[in-house]
Order: sequence, then C-alpha cells, then structure tokens
Amino acid sequence: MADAAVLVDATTPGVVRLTLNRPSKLNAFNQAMMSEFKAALEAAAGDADCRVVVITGAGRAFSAGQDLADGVYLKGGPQPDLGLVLDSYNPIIRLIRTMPKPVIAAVNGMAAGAGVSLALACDLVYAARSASFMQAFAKIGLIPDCGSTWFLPRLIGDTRARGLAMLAEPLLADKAEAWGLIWKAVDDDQLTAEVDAVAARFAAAPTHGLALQKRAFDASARNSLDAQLDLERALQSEAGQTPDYAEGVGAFLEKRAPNFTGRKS
Ligand code: LHQ
Repeated sequence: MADAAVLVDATTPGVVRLTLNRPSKLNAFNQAMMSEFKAALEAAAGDADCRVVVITGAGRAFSAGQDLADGVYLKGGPQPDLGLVLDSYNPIIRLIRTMPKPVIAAVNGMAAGAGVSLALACDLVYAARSASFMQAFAKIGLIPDCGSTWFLPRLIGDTRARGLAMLAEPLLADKAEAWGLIWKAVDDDQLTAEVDAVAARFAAAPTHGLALQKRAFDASARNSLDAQLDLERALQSEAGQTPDYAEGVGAFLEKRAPNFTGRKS
C-alpha cells in the first residue's frame, strides 16, 4: 500500500524491513503510524520465518518522534495526560527489547525525541553519516521518554546523557559512534547496502542463540555478577540444546559452513 504509514517489505527471505512512511512530517508518529508500526512489529515477532527486523525511515529523516500536531496539545485547553500517550509507545519499546530475534535500526537521517529512543531500543544501530540524534524533549519542556533515560546513561554515561538531554543539541552520527551510542556510522550511499548485508547474515544466523543473548544483556543492567553468572548458566544450558549449537560445532569440526535453522528445537 503506497499510502501506508509503515511499509512492510518481506521480499528477502528471513528479513522484515519496516519503513516509517510519513516523510513530509519527518516520520513523526501519529496514531495511525503508531498502530500500523505496532501491528507490523507484532507480526514480525511472531513469525518464525522472520529472523531479523530492520527499521528505517522514508525520505530525509528517520523519525522526529511524537507528532506534536496529533492530540498531544490543545491550544488554550486543558493539556492531555502524556502518560496516556506513552501507554501506546511503551509496549513497542518492550516488544523490540524482548523480540526473540535481532532488530536493526538503519537511521537514514535526523532522529529526534521518541525517534531516538526507538533507534536506541534496537540491538544494532547503523546510521548514515549525515544523520543526527537529538533529544528534543527539553525544547518543549518534557523529559526523554520511551526508554531514553535508561538507554542513554548505560550507553554513553551519565555526563553525556545529561548534556544531550538538557541541551537538546543534535549529535552527529560519527560522534554518536565514537561515544558508543550507536554501533556504526556509514557513508550515506552505503547505508542500505551495509544494513542489507548484516540482515542477510542474521537471516542465516542461529536466531534462538541471539534471542538468548538479548535476554542476557537486558538482564545484566539490573543483575549482580553473581545473579548474572547464574542466568548465563541457565541460558547457556538452553543454547546448548538447540539444533544450531550441534550444527555449529559439527560444521566447525567438519571444516564446512554451518546451515543454521534459527529454531529453538
Ligand atoms: C513535525 C514534527 C513533529 C509534527 C517535524 N510533529 N510535525 C512526546 C509527547 C507525548 C508522549 C510521547 O512521547 C513524546 C516523545 C517525543 O517524541 S517529544 C519530541 C517530539 N519531537 C520534537 O520535538 C521534534 C520536532 N521537530 C523538530 O524540531 C524539527 O522538525 C527537526 C529538528 C526534527 C527537523 O527540522 P527541519 O529539518 O528544519 O524540518 P522542519 O521542522 O521544517 O520539519 C519538516 C516538516 O515536518 C514540517 O511540516 P510542514 O508541514 O510545516 O512542512 C514540520 O512541522 C514536520 N515535523 N517534526 N515531531
């Protein structure tokens, strides 16, 4: 559907590519885009044939965050409860973090507000060198949301987190990479090819093992080393029972390329 707010491309086996598609509004999230995006993510999460999800934006931006013209401000009237608006966003952030497969953000241009949080929720963030990340919230009297106050200090430390959030200045992709906010900045004309290559790699990866890695990394943020060692033990037990573990070791010993199914059992 050409006028869909989210384009879903599943033509490459194993890969679902979601494109935020309101380019004239810099892919700001209105309610329609929000519900289409959530439905597409849920479908990808539950589809065993989908082994990696790529999220990107149409046009010159990744996403400018919440559509500020869509019900979050009433001129002269009582202001709506933004907590209720976040009830739509938070399940999306949780879904990306818990989805049992890698999710890649291909940040093609400006990301602002919740658009940054969305990218940071992904497992790997690739960004075009011309892209930038702006915690725009302070400009309108809000706090970073959709996980940004959790992601930022963990990824770049408290000093840089507060500076980015309170000054609301754009951070260019190269610096974002140098700070560890994102995995990689790439030349603009290489972004699609580079992300497609990584996605193809994940489409043939031991997917359940990667899902267990996501669980381990997320849990590490709240665990002691002791608790994390116990969790690793439990998750490694599970990983060791997958057909992909047997295939991986077998292929190594037989000096051939592995053929992973991605399945749990
Ligand atoms: C937009 C938007 C936009 C609507 C560009 N909304 N139209 C908040 C509240 C509630 C709960 C949930 O959580 C949140 C989280 C948030 O995300 S709050 C933060 C929301 N985002 C922002 O504050 C960013 C606002 N946008 C900007 O500051 C600029 O547009 C940036 C710096 C991103 C880009 O600037 P320019 O390159 O100069 O583009 P532009 O401003 O001319 O925008 C192009 C069009 O997109 C324009 O529409 P128009 O019809 O006039 O051509 C903008 O109005 C529209 N647009 N962001 N968030």
